[in-house]
This record gives sequence, C-alpha cells and structure tokens, in this order.
Amino acid sequence: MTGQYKLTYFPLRGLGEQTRLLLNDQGIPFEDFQFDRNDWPKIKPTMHFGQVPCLNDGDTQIVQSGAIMRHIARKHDLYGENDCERTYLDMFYDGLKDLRMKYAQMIYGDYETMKDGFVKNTLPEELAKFEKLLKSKKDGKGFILGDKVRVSLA
Ligand SMILES: N[C@@H](CCC(=O)N[C@@H](CS)C(=O)NCC(=O)O)C(=O)O
Repeated sequence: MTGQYKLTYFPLRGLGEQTRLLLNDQGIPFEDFQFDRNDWPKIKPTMHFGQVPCLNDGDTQIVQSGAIMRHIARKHDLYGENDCERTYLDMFYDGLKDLRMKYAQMIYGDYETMKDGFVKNTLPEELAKFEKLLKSKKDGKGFILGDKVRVSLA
C-alpha cells in the first residue's frame, strides 16, 4: 500500500531526497518510482517543466522541489501555525537552496580546485548563518520551529 503519493525521480538522491526523507520521517506512504535513466527521454515531455522531481498526489502532477515540499507540509500540518512562521520556514528553505547551489557549483564545476575552499571556507561560513538563526529561536536545541519537523529541514 503506497497511498496517494508517487514520487518520480532519477535513481539517486539529488533533489528528490528531501521529499523521500520528509515522507519517510512522517510515516506517509508513497511510491518511490526511480526510473531507469534510459527512459528519461520518454518521461521528460510528460513533466510540466520537463524536469523532475515530480510528486503525483492522486491525479495532480506537482513539480519543482520546493512546491512539492510545501504541498506535503500544507497537507500534513508541517508548515507552521501562521504566516510569519511559514515565512520563517521559507526563508530557511531558500537559504539552504543557496547553499546547495554553491555545493552543486563545486561538484559539477572544477571539483579539484574548488573542494578545499568549499570545505574550509564556504561551508563553515554558510553553516554559521543557520546556526545563528537556530540559536536565536531555540537556543540551538530542538527543531527550527516548535516541537516537530517542518519542511525547512529538507
Ligand atoms: N527547479 C527545479 C530543478 C529541477 C531539476 O534541475 N531537475 C533535474 C534533475 S536534479 C532534471 O530533471 N534534469 C534533467 C533535465 O533537465 O532534462 C526543482 O527544484 O525541482
């Protein structure tokens, strides 16, 4: 029994993993469809933006990884109690996206020349920003907001 959700993504973690983690963490059943890379040319034209990850919620196709996370969060009460909380979570999420972009530039760019700088400088600088935000809210303990996982932990 996989429920109403089907996640379609390449057979790797990438942008699909945050959704897998969230659904697994919350015990929400889903079909984890990891297609064969050779099938991508057939699948691509069926996606709204020609990209994955894609979450099917019943008959509704949802693409864009952030939209997928927020959809699940809204439906399963994981998206904060009010607009300010939701904005705070969005802020965290977008901040993490920026960090992920820097990581991607390194691994898909000139890895050998960039890796040392990334580990020694970029990562500590970027993580310090999240640490500061976390401490300002929860004294560095618990979750970003309240007492449970929210979407921004992706
Ligand atoms: N903004 C999109 C980016 C999606 C994306 O870049 N998907 C890549 C895999 S990680 C993809 O589908 N690549 C194949 C292609 O573009 O043909 C998101 O956040 O979901």
